[in-house]
Amino acid sequence: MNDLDALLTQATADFAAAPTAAELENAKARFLGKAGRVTELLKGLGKLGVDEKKTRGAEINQLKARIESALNARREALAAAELEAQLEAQALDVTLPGRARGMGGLHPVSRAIERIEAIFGSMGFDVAEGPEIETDWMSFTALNNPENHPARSMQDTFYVDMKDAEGLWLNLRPHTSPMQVRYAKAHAARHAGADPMPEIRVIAPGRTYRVDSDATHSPMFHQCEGLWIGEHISFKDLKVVFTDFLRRFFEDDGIETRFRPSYFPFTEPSAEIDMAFGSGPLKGKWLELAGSGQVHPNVVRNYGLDPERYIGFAFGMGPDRLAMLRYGVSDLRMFFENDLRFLYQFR
Ligand code: 2NL
Repeated sequence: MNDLDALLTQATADFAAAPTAAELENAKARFLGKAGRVTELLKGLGKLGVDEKKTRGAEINQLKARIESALNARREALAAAELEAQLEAQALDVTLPGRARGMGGLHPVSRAIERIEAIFGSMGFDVAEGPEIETDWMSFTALNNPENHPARSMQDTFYVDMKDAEGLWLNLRPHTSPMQVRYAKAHAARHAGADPMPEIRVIAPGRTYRVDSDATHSPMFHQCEGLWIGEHISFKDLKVVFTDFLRRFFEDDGIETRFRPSYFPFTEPSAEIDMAFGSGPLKGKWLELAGSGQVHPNVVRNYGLDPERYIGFAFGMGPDRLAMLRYGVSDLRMFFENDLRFLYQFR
């Protein structure tokens, strides 16, 4: 093997030994660079005679071309290997199952309210929603609360640092009754010329606020009130409507209801509604579920209606409590802690 063949062998071996493109360029410099072995050989031509220079020059140029082609072959091999490694690293297995998108769901209290709306809706009740910040008149006066009623106190009601048109402090509504008053007033005004006025049939679900906090009371809770006013709406209608509602809400046709005399400023007479399940773990146990009564004449007057002519019933219940019973939740506060481990059970 002559010196030129040896050099080609050496260069090819060095190129093959270079593990990266950068190291390959270093190896190239050792042979083809300014001070490289091939360049040195070319410089040496000057010392030779004309004929010898011609032959030797051609041989060196041929060597140079071979080294360059060996270099290119190695460059391509390295690039191909790099691409291969990259493809390997980013390998996409199209047969893997997809990543599921987290599935949300309605809050159990929202579900309870939706059921309430659907059931009362099927009985012809409209749904009224409205302000959570209310005037003193809407929350208390219109509902026949005496001026000094304890419900008006700072101990029971959250007040807002702002006054209404009469100079009275605004409040966070302690019940959804104000919305029923708003609805009834608007209804009475809209049908002022009608004789008789079409019946008022409405439920008012939503957030309500009271200064109260323990395992069964949250400062923010939900209420759903119902109101049915007409010329001949009686307690009998209340009992039928409410019992039917409970049986459908809990999907238990064996549910019984019981009315116990009670007192509310806005109804007279008033009654607590108790219910007992016809099946399940709570079967036969009386549970207090709602307040109700015949709307007080003063309240009917505040709707803008004649209490001598229009009469009916109202009730108030807690969707939180209904949701607890329906879904078997033992502590009301769980509804408002927003712990996903709890909420995901209702998806
Ligand atoms: C309870 C008591 C009740 C009402 C709410 C009502 C509303 C108007 C007029 C008359 Cl606009 N009454 N609502 C009546 C009786 C009871 O709720 O213990 N709720 C959980």
